[in-house]
This record gives sequence, structure tokens and C-alpha cells, in this order.
Amino acid sequence: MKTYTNVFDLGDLKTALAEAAEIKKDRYKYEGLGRHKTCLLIFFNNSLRTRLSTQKAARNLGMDVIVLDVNQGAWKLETERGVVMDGDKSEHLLEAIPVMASYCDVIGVRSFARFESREDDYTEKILNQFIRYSGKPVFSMEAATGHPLQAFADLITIEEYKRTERPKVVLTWAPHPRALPQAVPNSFADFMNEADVDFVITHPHGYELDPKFVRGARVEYDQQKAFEGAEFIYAKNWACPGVTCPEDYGKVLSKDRSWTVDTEHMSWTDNAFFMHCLPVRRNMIVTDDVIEAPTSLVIPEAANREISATVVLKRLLQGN
Ligand code: AN0
Ligand code: CP
Repeated sequence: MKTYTNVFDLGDLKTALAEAAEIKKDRYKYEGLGRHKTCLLIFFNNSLRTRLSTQKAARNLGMDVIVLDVNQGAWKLETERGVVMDGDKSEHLLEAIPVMASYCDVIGVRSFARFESREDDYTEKILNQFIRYSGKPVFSMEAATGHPLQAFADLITIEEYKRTERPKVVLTWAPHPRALPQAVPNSFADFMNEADVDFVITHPHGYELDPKFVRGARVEYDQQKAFEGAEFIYAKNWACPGVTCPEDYGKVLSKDRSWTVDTEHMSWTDNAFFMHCLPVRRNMIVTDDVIEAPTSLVIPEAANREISATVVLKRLLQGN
């Protein structure tokens, strides 16, 4: 593997899941692989899980780790070519990328959607500059339109907890006070469409995800109908993806709390497990009762971030 930005980079998912199970049994099995190799993690945005689990994963493989928070202590970076840099930005990404790359062997990048231009976000302008100008294997730690380390951890969690061969998995929109990216739901859809599950997406009108990620999935606007018979409920907020309403891209169209996942919502399901990538706002996305119930998987799901990152870094080191 040379880059990790979406489900297709993993190839056969059964093989990837078997590798995850192998790592989970002995997370230090490939400890020798990263000797004298350095993993650089670059954060343009906040993080708790990704920051910790990816460092842990790199150490499982015997790598050294450098973490850079671009907005805390580094020079402010210009990302556009052709700009007269007479403002507050002291350095251009086009110098910063090769410099940073010269100190490491693998690069992880977190760079959220900026909601300034749908085209810039959906062409992954920042992440692709790292891929193009670093000359090093690059992996997404949540970029503008995808969060594949999260979605791989979610798939591992579903595989571990599923009660039926082909479980019904529902991705549901839920309300949030601020505009959030589509990266998590996009990648979750990307993975579920390739996995052996019955996948349904539910959200209010106007929140249609990009067809590149929805592909053949069933979209059901009636949340109750969508939840019926579900074995896994995956909740997430996202701002307007601008598919049916380009002028509304990045806007909060609804804060309708009838979409908040509570015990009544869960009663429509087949005793489903509850999932969320975290961080989560309680009683907006999900009630205290649901997230604290024994059927809540949010903690094991977050723990599996170490496993997904170990598999991905291992493959990037092996170059296969
Ligand atoms: C981010 C998002 O929704 O993409 C990160 C989730 C992993 N969430 C927030 O910014 C609250
Ligand atoms: N789920 C996730 O990526 O969390 P962080 O934003 O805390 O890294």
C-alpha cells in the first residue's frame, strides 16, 4: 500500500479483517518492521482518538513518532499557489511538505473540510498535495471527505459483535449545533458498501451524501422504517453535503431533535448495538441512556482505532 485514503486501498476486506484479528491477538507481532523508521503525524485540526491511537499503532510496529500541530507553534501555512503572501501566513505548504517529508518515512495528515468551496473539499486539495509533493506514503487521519481509519475500526467492531451472518447496519443522521464534515459518514458508507452487510442510510431531506460514497445503498427518509430490524445503529451528524442543494454546502439545515437516538428509537430495532465515532454531544446525537447501555459499542469501537491504524501502518511500511 502506497497511500491510505479509502476502502479500495485495503483491497480484499476479508484479508484486511483477518490481519486486524491477527494484530489484535498480538499487537507487537511486527515490532521489528518499523525499526529506524519515523512516522510523522500532522494535525491541522483537533483530535483525541486519532492522535493517541495512531501514535500507539506506530509504536506497536517499533517506529519513532513525531507529532506536529500546525496551528500550535508552527508557522501559519499558505495552501493556495499564486497568492501574494503579504498576510499572516509565513510559509507555503509547497515548501513545508518536502521539508517535513525529509524527516520521516510515513506521513499521516488530519485536515478537515473547510466548507469554503465544495470543489476544494471534494477534490481533497490539501491531502492530495501531501501525496503529490512528499514522495512518502501518506495516510488520511480524517481529510476533507473521508476518515478511513475510523471506518476500518468500525468494520472491525461490527465483525466482532455481529450476531447474524449479514447484519442490517443503519447509518443515521442526528442533530448537532455546529456544522460538521461528511468525512465520517462518507467513509462509513464507503466501507459498508464493500462489506457483507445489509446497509441503509437515513437522514432528513437535503442531507443526501455524495453519490460516490452512497453508490447502491438504500436511502430511507423515514427514520423509524430504517431502524426496523437493525442490528447496528451508527449515528453521526453531518452538514449539508450540497448534492441536491449546492448553495447550501456546509450549512446546518436542521437541528430537529426528533432524530436524536433515544431508547424509543432503539426499541424500533432488533436490540441493536449503538455506534458513534466520538467525540459525541450527549442528548443532541444520542441520549445518556443509549450511550451508557450495555449495547453501546462506542468504547470498543474507539479502542479498535489502534488496531486499524496498526494494520494500515504495517501495510504502508511493507509497501504492499
Ligand atoms: C469531527 C467530524 O465530525 O468530522 C471529527 C469526528 C471524528 N467532529 C467534530 O469536529 C466534533
Ligand atoms: N473518532 C475520531 O477520529 O476522534 P478524534 O477526532 O478525537 O481523533
